[in-house]
Amino acid sequence: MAATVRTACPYCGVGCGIAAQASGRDLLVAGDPAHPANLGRLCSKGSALGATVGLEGRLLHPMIGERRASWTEAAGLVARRFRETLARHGPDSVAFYVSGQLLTEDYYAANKLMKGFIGSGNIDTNSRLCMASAVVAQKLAFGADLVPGCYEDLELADLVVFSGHNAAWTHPVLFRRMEAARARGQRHVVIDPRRTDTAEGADLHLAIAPQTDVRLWNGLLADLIRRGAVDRVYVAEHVAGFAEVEAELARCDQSPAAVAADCGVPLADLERFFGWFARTPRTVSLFSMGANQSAQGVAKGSAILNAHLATGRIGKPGACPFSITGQPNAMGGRETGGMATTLAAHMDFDEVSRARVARFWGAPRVAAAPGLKAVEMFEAVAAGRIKAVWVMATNPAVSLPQASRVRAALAACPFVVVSDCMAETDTTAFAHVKLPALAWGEKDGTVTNSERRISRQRRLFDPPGEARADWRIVADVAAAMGFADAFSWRSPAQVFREWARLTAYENRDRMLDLGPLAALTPEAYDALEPVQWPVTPAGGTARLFTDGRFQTPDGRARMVPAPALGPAEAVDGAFPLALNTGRVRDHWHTLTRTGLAPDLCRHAPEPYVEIHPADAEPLGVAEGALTRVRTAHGEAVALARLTDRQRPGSIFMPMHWTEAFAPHGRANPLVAARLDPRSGQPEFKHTPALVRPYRETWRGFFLARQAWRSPAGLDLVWRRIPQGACQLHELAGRGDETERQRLRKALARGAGVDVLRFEDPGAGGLREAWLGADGRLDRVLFFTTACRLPPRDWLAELFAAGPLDADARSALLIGRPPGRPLETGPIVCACRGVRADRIATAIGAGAVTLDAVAEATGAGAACGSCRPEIARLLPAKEVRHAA
Ligand SMILES: Nc1nc2c(c(=O)[nH]1)N[C@H]1C(S)=C(S)[C@@H](COP(=O)(O)OP(=O)(O)OC[C@H]3O[C@@H](n4cnc5c(=O)[nH]c(N)nc54)[C@H](O)[C@@H]3O)O[C@H]1N2
Ligand SMILES: Nc1nc2c(c(=O)[nH]1)N[C@H]1C(S)=C(S)[C@@H](COP(=O)(O)OP(=O)(O)OC[C@H]3O[C@@H](n4cnc5c(=O)[nH]c(N)nc54)[C@H](O)[C@@H]3O)O[C@H]1N2
Ligand code: SF4
Ligand SMILES: [Mo]
Repeated sequence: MAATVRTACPYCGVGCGIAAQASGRDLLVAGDPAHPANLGRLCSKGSALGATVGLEGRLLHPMIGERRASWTEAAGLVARRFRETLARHGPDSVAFYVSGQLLTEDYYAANKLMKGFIGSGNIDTNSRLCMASAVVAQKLAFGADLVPGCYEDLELADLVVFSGHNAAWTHPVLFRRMEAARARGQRHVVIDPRRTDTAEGADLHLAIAPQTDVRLWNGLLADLIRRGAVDRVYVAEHVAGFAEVEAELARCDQSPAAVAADCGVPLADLERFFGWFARTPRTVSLFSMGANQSAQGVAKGSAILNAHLATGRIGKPGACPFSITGQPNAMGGRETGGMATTLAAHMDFDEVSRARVARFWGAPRVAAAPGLKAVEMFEAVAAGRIKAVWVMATNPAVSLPQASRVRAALAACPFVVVSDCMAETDTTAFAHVKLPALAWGEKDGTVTNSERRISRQRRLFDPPGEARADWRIVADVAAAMGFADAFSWRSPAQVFREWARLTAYENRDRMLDLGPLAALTPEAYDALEPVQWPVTPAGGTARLFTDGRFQTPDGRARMVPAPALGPAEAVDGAFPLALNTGRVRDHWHTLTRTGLAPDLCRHAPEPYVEIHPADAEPLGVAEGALTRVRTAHGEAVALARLTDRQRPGSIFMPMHWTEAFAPHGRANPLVAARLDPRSGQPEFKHTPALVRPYRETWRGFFLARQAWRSPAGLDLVWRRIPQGACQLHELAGRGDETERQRLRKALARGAGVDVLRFEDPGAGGLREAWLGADGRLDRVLFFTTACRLPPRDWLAELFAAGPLDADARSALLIGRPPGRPLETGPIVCACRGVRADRIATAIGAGAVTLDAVAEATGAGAACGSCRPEIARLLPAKEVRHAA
């Protein structure tokens, strides 16, 4: 193994430091003990990075249509089509849709090209789907998009409130840090309609009715005022708008009883929360997608910020409101200007800022006004107003709301460019030009995490094929468009220096300032240690507003009235359930990366819908059964998981599955595109829906060495689950024998010659296995209309084995593993591959604490992400899990 390289994790906004050793494409990762974000820890996703860096499925050459092209030709074509479109239809006929998974250098380059040289505001980022509401709330309150606190505050706090934040799954390493603080007496309150793993172990869970957060936080503020818990001195000196907010509160009944009733929580619980909040100066309120992804996302943010401003709990150790970022570089995008609503470096579109940025860039035509926000951007594509779009590092065909409409828009768009690392994503399917980007481990640059900390992502591998850094791809196209002089960087260090200079340029009042980094030598850039902006000659800044000064003209923060509204679209008789969507523990977004690691696919192998038994049972929806979920916009089919962790009346689906993994299990064709009018962020957490059983007439599975796609034209639900040595495809359908025969024929095409086949017409069963010339297993197909199917693990393992012996062959025909029990439980611990049944056995044998389970089975001993789940299996708690 080569030397250790210190880099940063490409997944969530915690921004963990990684110590990596690479040799060839092999990779060993460990947490970097010297990185302040994680101090050596990693979660299951970070730990499994080694399994995701292979070259399988990568886009390694520029492609024009189905044809491989040179970089000169591809960049030339992109430049020509953009120039022609601009010449004929003006600057607002083109757009870039970019991502919090770009590096800061990439973001800076893309923003400079669009807003400075193309002259349109039409560059927006997937952070619109993620952070936009928090950004607006922070701009309103603080005068700029500023995150006051730092991770240390999460340890210093005596009370942490998680508002729509499932930290145990989505920011696991931070959650570990807070669990440690909790062991020292910190209290946790979780505000989430679902009893998540974060809520499970908390001191208090407020399972509020969907979209009632504003009512709750306003009720809290009213209660603080009643109790005299407002910091009048702080407000008098540092805050404006208190009276307006107080007047707004007076417009409805703020008694705890009325608030508790509207939020659907027990009065005693609400009063407990109010009391704790009032009495705990060191309080941090984390807020994430349950707050932001709402048609009243800005109001949710404002209501949280109001409570902190009124109590002066900001800019102090262990006290702040804390909007946590999702993606590794969501923050970098907000800084550089990746959002259509800011120009660059926290400057807006006012004349002074435009002139300043134009001067700095030497730009001929700086955008005059904000551009279209993500959802509107794709509406403009659909309407034909945008005629050329370039998508970088995001998968909008999966992740935007009303995804079927997005697909139709992309299909109809005259010119679609996609820069991605992967050859075949749901979005690259619509690309006229595909540009191969360097992936994590190959690219080199900086990211900013949730606490404003800039870290280096460093290169571990040689660039594969012809892939290029995203900033360089942008610069190549810019040069081909005739802007070579302004895009002549030769290294990411050069881009970074220019970016740092811009933050300091004519900067009298902007807190976003990286000035001292503007002169970094290439060596110093390579060696850059994690540092929090604002960067001063003395170093980074952990906490903002410590002196009570904000970035507003008078230096005061603003409290902003936040009237409470209901969901954008109420449930009704036709669609009586509220569909909520979000994340699972071990998957990342659209599966292009975590879907490569079989270990990360075991915890939630296929799409599911969580539903309360009281809702499910009258509808005939049973645990583990395939279930239709329908909204006004589309339909999906997913496995039902009956659980009282779900509020009656609400259902939950993960967002992750795609055309390539589970064409019927995609959540976003169902999700409405209801937007917050101020932030443009969609209400991903609430779409009226209905469920009913799918009622398949047969089930089956298909194992093969390669991934297959569902054949067209069959009434069939298809899910692919990657295994160590093969791909498992779960199948179920409503078609008849003829349809099954058609499917069988499609799946048998080109298979090995040696066929083992057993038909059981009575049970509607078929078992068939194809062996290659070397006697090794090639494909396996099982169907049944009546019986249970055998476990798949044993068959999947046979693909890793050598030529099959007689025992294995007859076991295949009998359809059951030799001498093994018929069912194995779901994986709980992804790091150590420990299943629920083994944990149950250990508990039965006397291991009744988390540590004892860890000792007996290994589960929970590595990254710890599964500890809340193990805790649920311990005695005195009800155990409920899907098979
Ligand atoms: N494992 C994993 N981790 C990730 C990611 C991933 O894909 N996988 N993605 C990263 C990204 S980009 C992001 S943005 C973050 C997101 O991190 P989180 O925000 O923690 O994740 P979500 O699951 O989207 O939503 C959080 C919670 O909001 C709740 N919620 C729904 N409606 C409401 C409501 O009306 N009020 C309140 N208070 N809560 C509500 C949901 O039930 C859900 O539990 O995760 C990051 N980390
Ligand atoms: N229903 C529902 N939908 C949601 C959400 C939800 O909670 N519910 N959450 C929303 C949120 S918060 C987010 S952040 C989005 C995320 O949604 P997306 O951004 O669409 O999801 P990813 O899978 O992260 O897509 C990243 C793409 O970029 C590619 N890629 C990775 N690294 C690089 C790189 O360095 N360069 C280039 N050029 N390409 C790269 C990957 O292969 C992949 O195709 O989803 C949103 N959609
Ligand atoms: S918590 Fe996990 S996913 Fe997030 S940065 Fe750390 S290791 Fe990566
Ligand atoms: Mo996100």
